[in-house]
Amino acid sequence: MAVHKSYCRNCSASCGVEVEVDGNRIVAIRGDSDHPISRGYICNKGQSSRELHNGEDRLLAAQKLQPDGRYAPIESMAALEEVADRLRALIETHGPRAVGLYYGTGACFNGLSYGMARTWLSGCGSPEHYSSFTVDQSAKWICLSRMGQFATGKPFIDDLDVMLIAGINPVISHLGFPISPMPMADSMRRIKRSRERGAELIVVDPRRTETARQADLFLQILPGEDAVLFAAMIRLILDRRLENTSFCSRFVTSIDKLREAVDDFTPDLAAARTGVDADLILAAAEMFATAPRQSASSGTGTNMSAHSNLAEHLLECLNALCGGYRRAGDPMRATGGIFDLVPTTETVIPPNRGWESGPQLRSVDAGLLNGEFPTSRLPDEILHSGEDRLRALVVSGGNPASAIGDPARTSAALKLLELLVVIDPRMTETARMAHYVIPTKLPYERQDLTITQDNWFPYDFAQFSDASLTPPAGMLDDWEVFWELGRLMQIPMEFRTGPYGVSIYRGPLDMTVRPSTLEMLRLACRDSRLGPDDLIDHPSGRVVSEGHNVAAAEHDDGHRLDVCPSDVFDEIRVLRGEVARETGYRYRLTTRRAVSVVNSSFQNAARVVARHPIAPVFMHPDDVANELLANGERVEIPSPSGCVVARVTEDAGMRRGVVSMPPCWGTADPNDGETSLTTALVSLDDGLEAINFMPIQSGIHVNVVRSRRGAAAEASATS
Ligand SMILES: Nc1nc2c(c(=O)[nH]1)N[C@H]1C(S)=C(S)[C@@H](COP(=O)(O)OP(=O)(O)OC[C@H]3O[C@@H](n4cnc5c(=O)[nH]c(N)nc54)[C@H](O)[C@@H]3O)O[C@H]1N2
Ligand SMILES: Nc1nc2c(c(=O)[nH]1)N[C@H]1C(S)=C(S)[C@@H](COP(=O)(O)OP(=O)(O)OC[C@H]3O[C@@H](n4cnc5c(=O)[nH]c(N)nc54)[C@H](O)[C@@H]3O)O[C@H]1N2
Ligand code: SF4
Ligand SMILES: [Mo]
Repeated sequence: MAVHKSYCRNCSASCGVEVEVDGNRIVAIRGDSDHPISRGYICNKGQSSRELHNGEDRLLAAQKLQPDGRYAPIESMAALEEVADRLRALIETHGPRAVGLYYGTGACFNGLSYGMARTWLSGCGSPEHYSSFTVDQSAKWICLSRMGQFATGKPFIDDLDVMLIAGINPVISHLGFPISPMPMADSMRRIKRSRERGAELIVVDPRRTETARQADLFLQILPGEDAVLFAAMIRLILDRRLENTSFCSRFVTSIDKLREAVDDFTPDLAAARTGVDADLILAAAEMFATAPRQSASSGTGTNMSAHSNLAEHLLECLNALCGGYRRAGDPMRATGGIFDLVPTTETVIPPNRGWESGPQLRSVDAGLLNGEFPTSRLPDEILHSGEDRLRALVVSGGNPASAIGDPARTSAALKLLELLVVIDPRMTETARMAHYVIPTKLPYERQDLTITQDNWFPYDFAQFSDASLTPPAGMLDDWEVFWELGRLMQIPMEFRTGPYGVSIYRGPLDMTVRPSTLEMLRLACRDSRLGPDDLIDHPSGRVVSEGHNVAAAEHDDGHRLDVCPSDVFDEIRVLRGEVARETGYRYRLTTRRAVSVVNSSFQNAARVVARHPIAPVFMHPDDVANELLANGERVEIPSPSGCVVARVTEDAGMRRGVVSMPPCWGTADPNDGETSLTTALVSLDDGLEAINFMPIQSGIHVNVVRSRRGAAAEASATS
């Protein structure tokens, strides 16, 4: 038996862990109480790594699709040679845009992989970069590209008096800083501690979530109405002159236009549309705006429902009006342990509408967002009839077959690809359509460094992890797959690395001999504050400094947060004019994260299947009774776009008329009438946002009806 310190790679919290190993098996994964951030915390989904490392649901060898439709094992390097030949041939015949990359959430926390994947794609000369983020919270990218961004970012929970959070449930999802002031690791304890010192929490969510139970004000909103709520709050704040005038006059522009745009969003109108009492809306606006230090933020709920870009923009206007950012004199807390990149001087990074110039998609007028094309358009880019269509896709750490709406169209597109390569430790729904599947080393089998998540810790912190287990023979690391593809294709490999969304140039790679992971980590951190060698003797990670304070700018550079550019003004007016239509659907289906799984990962784990043979649908007990259903009953859930099955799970925290389900659950086979995959309910044609083409993935119109199969089974049991 041996115990190794490491960190969990199942979500962005990156909690410190102790992995107890017997031979080459994991006996236990425990929270590391010496870890300065997670301090011994570990969650259910972090524990799920044990069974995966011990072989449950894991691929031990690369797979190649055979002419009879079955898969046969193949050496990873032999597979990559074949893949490289085909990619080169496709580029030669059809040009570089025939080849694309889909980068999912799974490999994000492999420190070298994300940079190496982008290095490979740009070596191919292709801009065809897709990722899960454009079907996640890309409203945040749209917001900062239209409004601009306050450079120092949002404060951490410990430095705030009032936090407003909408459509996010950090206690379960661990989504948090710096997207929101919420702590990622050990959220519940930290939220409680903040409340004990007097901080107040406003939660906007259709469900009384685990986080909402800690709220001082809970606004149980109808899904898809966040934009209306924030418009009304803005109107109240401006009417009562509660904005932070010194912040506004120095850093904000277009306030008069914003005032005009939201003018008729009265509390009564907002109450009627959002389902939240007018008094509560007023109380929330007052609590937020009158606090000495406040900040508002959102998660997937707000970013996946109707009007997501506008909702995010108006939420951020609350911060712009009240100064909800790290301001002069405030503790900065973190600038990134390794790369030290977050600015510490007050200024505005001006709006840049990146999508208006540069390469465009073929199937629709859409440009790049932060260097990525909108993923909801990926199927149409493959199904396009043009010569220059997308013909080959490399999927790394993602499961687009389950993540993109309209599974019939998405899987038809994926199957039409001339080459689909999936890099994933598991035989995912996407892998089942692939020509090659390349499994890679699991987290506790590789050396790794907190590169991707460098600026997501609330302190300047970094951690290096050594391997605790020996990987199966021939298993490559994720970054090695892209390095080998680059070598075999003989393309230029100009190495880029850095935290998520940032690209730091490290020069051309020497492709003669593959370096070790440690050598690559050293190269990634060259000229940085910390590198692997500074961390090897700190097995629980290292906090470098907590000393920064935000500085005031020496001169005014003229940059301002634009709270009401003309397209936003128009969107607000359209929102105002919208009238509810009778749809024939009685419920709104919202999305919610499930405790023991990460999207499509770990659903097949025995302990998950034992609890949830099919996905749960959470419903208010009165709605269950009203539909003459019973807790535990199997139901069908049709939307205008498709139908899924689920098992009724009573949840008194749901709003009446709203049900919720975890995403990415079940098969992506469009002929499987038994799947729980909520993307089957998502349209890729109706209700898409402008610019990022974000589909409506939450607040979907549905009905909940007794399952015909369930009824038939019952009838035969009683006859
Ligand atoms: N209707 C609806 N649709 C949604 C959502 C929703 O709420 N509702 N949510 C959206 C969101 S937020 C997301 S993020 C996407 C999901 O987006 P994806 O990232 O495409 O899907 P995941 O299921 O998270 O797939 C992650 C994969 O990474 C693999 N993996 C884990 N670790 C590693 C590793 O170290 N290396 C490699 N190579 N692979 C690894 C896992 O086995 C898994 O197959 O779905 C989106 N789609
Ligand atoms: N346990 C677990 N953790 C995860 C994941 C997982 O699958 N399981 N996935 C990871 C990924 S990829 C992501 S992106 C993050 C997501 O992290 P979060 O954004 O925190 O996701 P959820 O926990 O689903 O919280 C979304 C909340 O939005 C609410 N909501 C839905 N529709 C609306 C709406 O229209 N308006 C408002 N105001 N609220 C709404 C839902 O009720 C829910 O409480 O979680 C990550 N962490
Ligand atoms: S919150 Fe859970 S899944 Fe995320 S890093 Fe920590 S233990 Fe892992
Ligand atoms: Mo996500």
